[in-house]
Amino acid sequence: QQNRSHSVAILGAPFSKGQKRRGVEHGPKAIRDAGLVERLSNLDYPVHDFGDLTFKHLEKDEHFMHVPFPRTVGRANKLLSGAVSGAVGAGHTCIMLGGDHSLAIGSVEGHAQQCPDLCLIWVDAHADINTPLTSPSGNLHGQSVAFLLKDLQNKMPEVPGFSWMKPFLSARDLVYIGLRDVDPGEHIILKTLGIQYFSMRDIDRMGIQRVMEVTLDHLLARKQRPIHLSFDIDAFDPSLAPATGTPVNGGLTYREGIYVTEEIHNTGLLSVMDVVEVNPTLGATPEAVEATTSLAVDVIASALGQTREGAHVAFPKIPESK
Ligand code: EXY
Ligand code: MN
Ligand code: MN
Ligand code: MN
Repeated sequence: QQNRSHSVAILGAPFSKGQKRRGVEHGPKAIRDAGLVERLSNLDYPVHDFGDLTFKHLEKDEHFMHVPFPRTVGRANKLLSGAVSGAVGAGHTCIMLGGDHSLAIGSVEGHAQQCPDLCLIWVDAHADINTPLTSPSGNLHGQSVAFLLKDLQNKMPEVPGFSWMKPFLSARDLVYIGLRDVDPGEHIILKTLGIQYFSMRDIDRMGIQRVMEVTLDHLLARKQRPIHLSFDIDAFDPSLAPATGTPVNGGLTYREGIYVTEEIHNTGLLSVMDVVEVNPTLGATPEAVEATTSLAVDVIASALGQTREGAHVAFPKIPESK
């Protein structure tokens, strides 16, 4: 199945206040510099690069509990939500380049404004489902999913900066792939809400083919609906994606990661994709940074239909020699 009628919108979100390390705001430029637009021009979509959003760091933004920059993060996500909603409403498949993973709050929220029946596939070493009360770090990039879930509404305090949104997603509309660093408070949330997740151990046990089969069946068997893919580059093994803020050993292989995006492309239902946590200031060498950014380009191209087996668009039949 294909989605060739769709054009692609690229939206840069140079934002880093969902965590405390600098540099992840340079992700969008680094991913573009790795040749994103050129690679997508090989697929047969019109590609529109909408450039970067401009975020403000609020001067007066006290901690909420131990959560830093709550108003700055809330406001950035409100802006992003409007931009994603606009792009999807205009008929584009939207690629959001982060930035840190707190941006998924606004990205998924804006997507849901246009597609209230969306489902969410979260590819990450981390579950990003802490509430401010369970979070060990306070960082909002480890809490994004908690802001989205209706099922956690009465467990979430009112965080300043987020009064513009309400949780809208059901726990059954979410699947995780790649988990290997889950906090104790997150684990009880996953178990209590019965969230479908595939840890790296599950991938070892079942294989990535079966994991994707069960994922897509879980989300789409009852009804075909738009997919939001939130792809944290730290889902990959740090040997492949070293330039990221919270690397965890034992991650996805290149082939497992690409298989995930190929299968999602093949549904024809990909509507918004986030690619987050690429931090070009954290690679030990220029080669380490280049490996990470070109991997980001590869997963985006694959999610949009680049195949490993080759496509025959340029050659409808074998050229005759005479
Ligand atoms: N679970 C840890 C926390 O909440 O602080 C680490 C979260 C890292 C989040 C990364 C980007 O996915
Ligand atoms: Mn994440
Ligand atoms: Mn992560
Ligand atoms: Mn295709």
